[in-house]
Amino acid sequence: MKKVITYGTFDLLHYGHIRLLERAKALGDYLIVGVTSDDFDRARGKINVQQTLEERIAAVRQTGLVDKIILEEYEGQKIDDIKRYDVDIFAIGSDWKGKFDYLNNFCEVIYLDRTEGISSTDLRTSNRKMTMGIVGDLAEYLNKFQSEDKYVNGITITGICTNNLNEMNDEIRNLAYIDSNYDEFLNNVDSVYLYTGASKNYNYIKKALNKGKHVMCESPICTSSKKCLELFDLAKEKNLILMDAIRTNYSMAYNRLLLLLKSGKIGDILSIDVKCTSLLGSLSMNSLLSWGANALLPVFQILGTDYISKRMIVKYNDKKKKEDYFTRIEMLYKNAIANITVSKGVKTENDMIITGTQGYVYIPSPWWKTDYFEIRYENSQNNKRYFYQLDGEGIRNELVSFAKSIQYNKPIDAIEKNVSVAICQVIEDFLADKDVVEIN
Ligand code: C2G
Repeated sequence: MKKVITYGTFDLLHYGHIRLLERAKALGDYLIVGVTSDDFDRARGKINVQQTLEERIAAVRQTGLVDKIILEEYEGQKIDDIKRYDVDIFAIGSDWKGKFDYLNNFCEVIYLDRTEGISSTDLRTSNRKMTMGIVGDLAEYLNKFQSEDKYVNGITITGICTNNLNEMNDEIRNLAYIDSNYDEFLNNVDSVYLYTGASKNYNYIKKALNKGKHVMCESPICTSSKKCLELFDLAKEKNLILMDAIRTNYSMAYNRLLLLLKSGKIGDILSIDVKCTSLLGSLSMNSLLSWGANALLPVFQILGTDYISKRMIVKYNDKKKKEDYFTRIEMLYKNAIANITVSKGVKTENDMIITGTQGYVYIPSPWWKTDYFEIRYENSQNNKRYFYQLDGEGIRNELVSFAKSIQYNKPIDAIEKNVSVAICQVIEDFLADKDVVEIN
């Protein structure tokens, strides 16, 4: 009996896939198909896959062409599979031509012509075709953001609204819509990404929502919890997505860490120590406004938003303007405490430590864009290191989450509304001098 093996994601199974399977099957008597696991796909940069593994497997099975389905979970697995199942032929589409020649050492390798004119990418893109405008003046940030849309099916960045076009990169200057008039600009896009600053966001968001545009906004959404809720209500009323953009939330390592903590890996959590500091001379010394949302995110997501009290110890650069150059927030919960350090005037180790009754998590600096963390125990032999892929600092994952949320008309993998509101509340208190202790 001649055994044939092939592999694929088979997202939104289409005619091209079926033709591939038919021809692979015809090469022998028994067809094995390796369907990629979600993690394996993410690790190889396929972040847009729309269907679950179960759905993809079911679709492959329903073709009636396959004798055995296996999971593809790791790099190099093909060699193991070929040996394990005594495979005679490895078949794959011609888009992979040359890439799997090394398997000739184990079986025959056949590249089958790829079917032209159809792909999962096209199907995903047409399901959620949408334009996005980016808004803000900070070139350093928007330049990074602008090129990430090419990794995301369905969203195309088509314009920019800025007063600072000179400092933007060439790609941005070539966009279709360039306008410093926000109202005009909004007429040309379906959604916006705002980097407009906590004190201005509210007006920008409100205008966009009132014009029927989806909004992704760099955190904090605004400087008042009441206004933040009002914006979420407006979005709901208009059937639009409003999403807080803190890219850490969309990184794989951070996401898996939250799940491990919830499953009790370090027992009960007693404290979180988190630091976000940077010495960026060119920007004003608004430490809490710049870093607060990022540093508060894990605290609110892990310990919840119902803290009993807090104390903000602040060293100001300019008190009248509320420019802090160092702020530490001590947050008291019923069963835990959190220590949050943010600064644009001092530099320290930007790590995060989460302390539990059975062990602790250590996330090295800069923790907010890490691709690995460690869980450490009393007996160091039990320590475990976790590694995950982080591409594009999480921006592309953030965009995928935005696109999916719009497509399904509900938040998908997004930051929880109560967390966004709680972040705004801390900023509001800081600006109102509430719970603030000043040091000189
Ligand atoms: N395919 C095709 N014609 C298309 C689209 C896809 O012949 N229009 C083939 C691909 O060449 C591949 C199979 O269908 O052989 C599955 O395609 P994908 O789901 O895109 O999976 P892919 O990323 O190619 O996975 O490690 C290798 C991977 O497992 C292959």
